[in-house]
Amino acid sequence: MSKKSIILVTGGSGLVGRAIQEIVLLEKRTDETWIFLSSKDVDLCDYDSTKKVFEKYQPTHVIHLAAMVGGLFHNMSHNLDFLRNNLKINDNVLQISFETKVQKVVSCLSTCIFPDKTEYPIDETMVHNGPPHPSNFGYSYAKRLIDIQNKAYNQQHGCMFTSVIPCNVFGPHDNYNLESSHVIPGLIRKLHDTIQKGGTTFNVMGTGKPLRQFIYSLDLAKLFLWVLREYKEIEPIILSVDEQSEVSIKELANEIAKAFDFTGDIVFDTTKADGQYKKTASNAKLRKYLPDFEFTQFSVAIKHSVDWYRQNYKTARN
Ligand code: NAP
Ligand code: GFB
Repeated sequence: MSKKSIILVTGGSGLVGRAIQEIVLLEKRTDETWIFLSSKDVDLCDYDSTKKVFEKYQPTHVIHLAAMVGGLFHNMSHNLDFLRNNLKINDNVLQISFETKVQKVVSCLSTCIFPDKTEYPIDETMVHNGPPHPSNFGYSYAKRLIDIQNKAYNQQHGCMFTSVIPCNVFGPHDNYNLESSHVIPGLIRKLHDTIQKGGTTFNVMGTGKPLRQFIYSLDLAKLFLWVLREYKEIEPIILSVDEQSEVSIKELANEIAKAFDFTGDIVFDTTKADGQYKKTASNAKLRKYLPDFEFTQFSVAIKHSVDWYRQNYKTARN
């Protein structure tokens, strides 16, 4: 990166954005100025106000995290909103990055956008090989288009626009709203509320059978900084824990109960959807670049996340 970089982070107030803030603070690099945006600073669905923000900060680099993001149930009930909002946000950020000569943009896809019918493990070459799972087709197509847009800007204008593909992310500063949250913040919030009310039953939705890879947000943040500074490909790169680290929702629920020292009953409501059974991703490409990267142990990361919520639930995004 050039001598003095100005890095603009869209979605800077969210789960991943706050983790990047924490890592950047720890690093204290003098050659980089960081700006973290939230929707209070600008509605990225709006071209004109987005252009004004870019003209104000004149970023040399952009980490593009901002998106309408949600768990399985929120996606199932709002596919059109996920599609339209994310298409608008992504088109504005990429077009305005091009217009204002941003040197590099790193955007965010997700392992849940891969084809529903596929071989495993999935890898970066398989993004467009078939329709996504029906539960989140809106979000998935909007995200897949980022990869297409990156290639078009690079082919026509030589732009260094690339993307990363994280698996499911969790950690402090997550979204704990029960309508829209992902499974880990949803279960942390629910068990916390149950314990506060003196309850002895921990209700988990679905069968508990689906499998997921979960990456701790602070680990993802470190990988994001490496991609920003060192990764030179336009092709996306999966940022996921190893395949062997995949856990079932049932194992996850047990881990969360353990972190709360909860010894009551864990009950599975099988009337609720399971969503994708699995989306096992290969991190072989990442491992080729960073063979020694160490992920935080899952039980330790879950404990940190639970403890953070217990200390901050009054001000957390509920
Ligand atoms: P998050 O916690 O929901 O944060 C979303 C961020 O986007 C917030 O800062 C939010 O601002 C901002 N935002 C949303 N709509 C906006 C708009 N119209 N204008 C301006 N800002 C807007 O999401 P996250 O979990 O950090 O996700 C970050 C990125 O990682 C997303 O691109 C997501 O698709 C991707 N990802 C997430 C996961 C996961 O499991 N969480 C997995 C794979 C990929 P406010 O705070 O003001 O609302
Ligand atoms: O994180 P999650 O909502 O989304 O996980 P996905 C859903 C799985 O957790 C399903 C079970 O098997 C649910 O039955 N589950 C159990 C719960 N209890 C709960 C709960 O209280 N809340 C939630 N949300 N789930 C998403 C995609 O898929 O992955 C998004 O839909 C996004 O687009 C995200 O990309 C990363 O992992 O199934």
